[in-house]
Amino acid sequence: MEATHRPVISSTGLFTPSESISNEELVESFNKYVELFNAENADAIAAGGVEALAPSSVEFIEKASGIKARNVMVKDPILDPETMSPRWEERGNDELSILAEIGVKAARQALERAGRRPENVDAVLCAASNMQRPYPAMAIEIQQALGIDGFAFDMNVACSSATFGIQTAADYIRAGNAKSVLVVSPEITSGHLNWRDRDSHFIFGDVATAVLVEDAAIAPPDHWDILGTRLKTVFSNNIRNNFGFLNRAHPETSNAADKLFVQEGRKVFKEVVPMVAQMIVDEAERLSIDPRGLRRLWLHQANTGMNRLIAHRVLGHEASEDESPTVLDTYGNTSSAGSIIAFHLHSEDLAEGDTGLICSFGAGYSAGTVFVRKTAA
Ligand code: CO8
Repeated sequence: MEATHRPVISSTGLFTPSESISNEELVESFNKYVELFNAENADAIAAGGVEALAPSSVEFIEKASGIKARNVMVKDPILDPETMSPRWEERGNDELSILAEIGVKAARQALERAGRRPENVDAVLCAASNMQRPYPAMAIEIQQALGIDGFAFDMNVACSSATFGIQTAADYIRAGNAKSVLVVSPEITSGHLNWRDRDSHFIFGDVATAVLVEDAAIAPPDHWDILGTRLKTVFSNNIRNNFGFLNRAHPETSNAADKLFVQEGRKVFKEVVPMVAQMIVDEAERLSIDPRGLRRLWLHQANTGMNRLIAHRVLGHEASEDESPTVLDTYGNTSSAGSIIAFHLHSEDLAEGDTGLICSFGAGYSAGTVFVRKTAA
């Protein structure tokens, strides 16, 4: 039987924090911290009890990752070698929480762009790498702030949260359980990045995105048909964060470095590239789409080398910036929001009938593909 409800992407929204840290500023502050640490621990280092810290370098960061800068909610405390962490006033329970606040900003933009009023949205999914608290759900707080009548819940699939959210929203629409679903991805990654860790201090940035997934029957004429979605997970410890409420059970290690983001970057690179490239090609075949004919790839934004390899395997040639746009140079890795930022900033020039792919990959491991086709008024 032909499906009566067809999910589409009606619009997207983006909130970008106003403060940005360049690699030069980041490395200067990190290297001051290294100098201070090594001076304070000079005796222990000389005696062999403590290992001296090595400095970071702008050249390494740009060559290894392609990242040149990242936006953050607050810059000064992160760059202060004595603090090296975000800091802001704790808000009361009757104030909008900070993660919800940026999610609401991105969501409002998506609603405006679709000409959609909040009362006509049925559900909100907050799909992000980390929630500010376990409950009440961030999604319900965002729902309330927007004035949406319906239901909302949180979901976390690390860097793949947004694509998993899009498939979930699309399934609600296919099943006839909703007509309009907001997938909101507020990513304050600066809170779970270890700014004192040379291997990863340069990776992440803060941002929020929103995707409005709707039934084609109510969507604006200018939208993106969702041709197919596919999700995949394979357990791996190569990207891990052990922060959680059960850390109270072993207070002696509750502040250890593994309670922030840690990864084996090389292994991630090697294992994830072939997995994702194969998944894209298989899914294109299932949907009878020639992957070589894809007009644009909006890939997860973790590393330019990874994206170059994946795009090459999918398209069969070295992708141009037009075919596989980069946003991580100025945004850094924004976890689940990365591929959505790329789609938001680099999709308006596509013509009716053009087919593209939104694709995420990251911790879990997790990966998601959303094939879309432009429909014009
Ligand atoms: N400055 C100078 N040198 C450095 C630095 C630095 N900052 N860091 C490392 N080096 C040195 C190392 O010591 C090493 O030296 P040697 O060769 O002498 O041993 C050399 O540089 C090479 O080190 P690496 O092998 O670590 O470097 P790579 O070339 O592999 O690059 C990357 C490191 C950039 C991390 C790369 O491996 C990468 O991007 N991998 C993919 C990672 C990825 O995509 N991860 C996805 C994670 S995101 C996700 O899923 C979401 C999680 C939830 C969000 C959390 C938010 C905080």
